[in-house]
Amino acid sequence: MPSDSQREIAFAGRSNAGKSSAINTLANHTRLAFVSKTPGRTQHLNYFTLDEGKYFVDLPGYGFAKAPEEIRSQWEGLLAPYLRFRVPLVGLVLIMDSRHPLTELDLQMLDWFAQTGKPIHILLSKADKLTRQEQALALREVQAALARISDNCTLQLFSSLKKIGVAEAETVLGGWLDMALIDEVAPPSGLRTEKVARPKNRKAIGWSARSANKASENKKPSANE
Ligand SMILES: Nc1nc2c(ncn2[C@@H]2O[C@H](COP(=O)(O)OP(=O)(O)OP(=O)(O)O)[C@@H](O)[C@H]2O)c(=O)[nH]1
Ligand SMILES: [Mg+2]
Repeated sequence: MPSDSQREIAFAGRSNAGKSSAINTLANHTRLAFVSKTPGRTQHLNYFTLDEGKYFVDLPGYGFAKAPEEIRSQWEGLLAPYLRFRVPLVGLVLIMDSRHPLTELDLQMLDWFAQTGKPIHILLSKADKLTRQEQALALREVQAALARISDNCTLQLFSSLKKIGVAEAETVLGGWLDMALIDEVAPPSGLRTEKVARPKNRKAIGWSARSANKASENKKPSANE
């Protein structure tokens, strides 16, 4: 784990829910986090630098058929202490497939992380797979369930594929990271494209993301992962 971390946000959720894709989308950097078709691909804590001392952390997905002992040892050895005690961790993004939200393990994660007192932002992912009506229904139903569980939890629809909810998520996460967003102003037509002036010490999240741990498995999957 980087020792210079001032603020970091962890992305958790079921295997295959779309965590790595969401990180890619929000960091505006395709294939930064390895996106797989095989559930259970992200195996460790993968750090992605957004700016000096500001990170997204991709966590291994839960719920994919692993041996119970394996899950228990990973949880007790790495994930639980990380989520409970990591000081720079400012909040959790919980990704839930909008077609199958609030599984038993999602509820456990919500319940467990809520005890840290840190905020949770839920992305109902793959919203492109739902009609508008289904999206509204999913949002309403999960909202109602959450109201009974936690008062430190927000939620929204999200799609990495169709870029649904990206600005909304950036606003929340930018706030947690203390990073301001920049409106992407289109240059007047006919003029040369120039960099839009950015206020001093204010960075957009997602512009300069790069991998912090190049040596890890972000680069290429190996056959035995
Ligand atoms: N239709 C659609 N598919 C998506 C979206 N986001 C991710 N996917 C697909 O869902 C699959 C899993 O995505 P990942 O981002 O690797 O999921 P993950 O949660 O990181 O998975 P693990 O690392 O295994 O826990 C991939 O096939 C993605 O292409 C989305 O917004 N819409
Ligand atoms: Mg992943």
